[in-house]
Amino acid sequence: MTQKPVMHSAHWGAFHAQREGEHLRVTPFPRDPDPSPLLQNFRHALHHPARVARPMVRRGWLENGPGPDQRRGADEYVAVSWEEACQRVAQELKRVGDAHGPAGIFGGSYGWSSAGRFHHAQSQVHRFLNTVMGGYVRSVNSYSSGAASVLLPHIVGDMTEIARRGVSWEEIAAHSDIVLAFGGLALKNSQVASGGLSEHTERGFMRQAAQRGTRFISVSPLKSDLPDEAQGEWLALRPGTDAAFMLGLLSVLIADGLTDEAFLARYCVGWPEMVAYLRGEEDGVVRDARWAAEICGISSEAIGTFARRLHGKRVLVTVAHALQRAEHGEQPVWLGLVLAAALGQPGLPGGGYTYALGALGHYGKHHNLVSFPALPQGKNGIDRLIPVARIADMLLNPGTPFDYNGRRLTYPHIRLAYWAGGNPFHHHQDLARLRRAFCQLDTLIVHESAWTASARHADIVLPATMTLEREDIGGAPTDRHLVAMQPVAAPYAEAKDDYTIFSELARRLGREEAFTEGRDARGWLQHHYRQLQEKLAAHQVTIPEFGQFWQQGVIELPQVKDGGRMINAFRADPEAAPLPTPSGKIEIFSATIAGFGYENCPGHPVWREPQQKPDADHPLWLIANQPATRLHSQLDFGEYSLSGKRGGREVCRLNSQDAAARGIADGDIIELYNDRGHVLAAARLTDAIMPGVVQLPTGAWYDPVDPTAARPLCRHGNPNVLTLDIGTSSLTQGCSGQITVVQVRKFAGEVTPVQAFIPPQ
Ligand code: PGD
Repeated sequence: MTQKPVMHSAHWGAFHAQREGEHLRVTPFPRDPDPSPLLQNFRHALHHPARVARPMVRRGWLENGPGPDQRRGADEYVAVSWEEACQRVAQELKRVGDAHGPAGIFGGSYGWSSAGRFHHAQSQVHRFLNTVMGGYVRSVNSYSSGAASVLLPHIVGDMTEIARRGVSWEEIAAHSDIVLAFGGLALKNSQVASGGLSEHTERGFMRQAAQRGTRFISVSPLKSDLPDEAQGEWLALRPGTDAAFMLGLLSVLIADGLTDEAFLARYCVGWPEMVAYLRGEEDGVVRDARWAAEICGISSEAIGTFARRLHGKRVLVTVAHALQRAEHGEQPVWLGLVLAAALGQPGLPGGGYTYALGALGHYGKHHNLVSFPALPQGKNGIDRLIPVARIADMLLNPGTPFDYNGRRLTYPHIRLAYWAGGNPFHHHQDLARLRRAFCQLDTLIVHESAWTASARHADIVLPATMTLEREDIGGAPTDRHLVAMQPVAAPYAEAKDDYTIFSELARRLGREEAFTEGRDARGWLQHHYRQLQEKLAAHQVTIPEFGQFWQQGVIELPQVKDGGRMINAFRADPEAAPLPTPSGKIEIFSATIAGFGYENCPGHPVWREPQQKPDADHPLWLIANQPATRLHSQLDFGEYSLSGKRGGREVCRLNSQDAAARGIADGDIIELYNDRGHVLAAARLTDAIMPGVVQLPTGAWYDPVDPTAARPLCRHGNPNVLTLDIGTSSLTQGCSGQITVVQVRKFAGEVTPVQAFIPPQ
């Protein structure tokens, strides 16, 4: 049966969806100039066998009750009624709450879930735990930018200013001579923005800028990090060595007298300390181009030529999220700013420093005049937190102290973790260790629409609706379209939306009114829309009534052109418009950070040897970057995601020389391995990746042959089996999953089919 098309939205674009029997016809929003192919992942999603159909309880938990259990991830599941599932969840929450209080519950529940702002799963969990349980242990920061989001406020300003308002694509197209992009500007990343992205404009802007004469330079081990439209240059350097390269560039600029000393003196603090470090006055190590060449694999002559090219040009420096998802990831972020300052560029149109341009569709865009209201989170009764990527450390080491941003905190003893809208077995590192960590819990509760590995490790799995099965409002602060997300289908099998589940649990725990405030989902949408109307009315802007918005499917919101950026005002008058740093200036040296006394992140940017680097046993760097065919692990079973696999397995790209040295041919099934585990993938040979580097994107659902193995073998291709679970530094404790070291060989064992999309027994 074919139905009328309805409007809907995802993190990767707005679209019309129309049922064709069990499948969907997905048509991109007509005003989107460059729609994302990720939309096609929805086509067969609604009735995919990987969907969770009924509430399920892990057999070991059902039979033995809550408690640490090594069978998590390897146990059977028993279907139960909603009545029984809710009763057991409510009872367990009450038990843990009574015995341990909110400090026994982890509700960090990291994850992107879906674009709708009301059904945003993480907000639902947080509101539920605050209003019903009195609070929870929370997580701070993100897997995307854990290092940068803590560092930037110390040295220049917060993420919103430096990433979202750093520069606009219009400005680049009009003014930039050189866009120096550390980590590139891959369109696979900017096709996504949390909350929705109705217009994909990056490709057009890059084409326009290149035609005017902007030179895009991508510094990366992968050629694919810069799209063809940019007509740019590829500078291949060893993974994780950008900081050394930037120090080399600074040394050349100083030696040749090409630094903008007037800018550095007026707008920055700490340049003398930086110069002293480069000259080796602290420790006798001179960090010049020859020193840098040894580390990053680019000749000292090439470093010299490169640095001189930057002088006298309108240069925009940007550093991708990827660079800071590594040990000492703070350093390239900081040095990118120092380089832009040394060239005297911050605050000039199309010049200076912007963090993570192109890493998300939000960046380089204009902002809506007012933002769409968020679901109120209630009050968390406790102040216990972890940096988000320290979850396994927390579960494995209760009571142990750790450092974070100048604070000495202690890991709480967590008994129950509640997760909705995220897939930790996608986003976390060292998955065998993560499994051991989850085995320490008394209870893990997960709401999921599909049998991800995270659902397969849970004690109670509650089937959640997909975004396509409920109504919501999609909108992002940088998207001028607000989308009425209309349901395309009835909920799959027994699935319910997160709000309905939490409302029922709140009722059983005697806190329904506190959680729902007497509204159903439609009531909240109307309430939030009304709040938006009021915010806009204060600016004399009128938008249609809710009913008309719902019928139209989309409305346009007013935006502000980002002319009055913080950095422009600062450049105009640094005394009148100081930066929000302790000195009011760009901090090349931060007395605050120096005061924390961290060896792995001192008071000015440095090069620190990482503990992970290639050796005889693991001679190759692995880049575990974001996938091009899906958002993270979402809809990995979708049509477009599957089209990127070979024989159902994820594709690993490696240089032809490295393949030849190992007798590997294109299409072979290869095994990547290190001390943490083994991963199978299909080999693709290419010269668009530098020798010594292999690349396997994240997001293939974890599919271990033996989930309990100390060094598991994932037959599908999830690189987080191999990545190391350490914080970037004591300052930020960010995720460092972007790179690791591995060996690769042709797989000699028995090849069994991928089973990631077959539900557990
Ligand atoms: P997703 O795959 O998006 O990954 O981590 P994140 O956990 O966000 O998981 C979202 C889950 O939510 C999906 O399983 C989906 O089915 C479910 N879901 C969607 N909508 C709903 C809903 O309404 N309700 C419920 N209950 N569930 C829903 C992403 C994280 O991974 C990020 S942001 C980054 S940047 C990291 N990047 C890297 C990296 O570069 N390298 C490595 N090695 N590892 C990384 N991990 C990080």
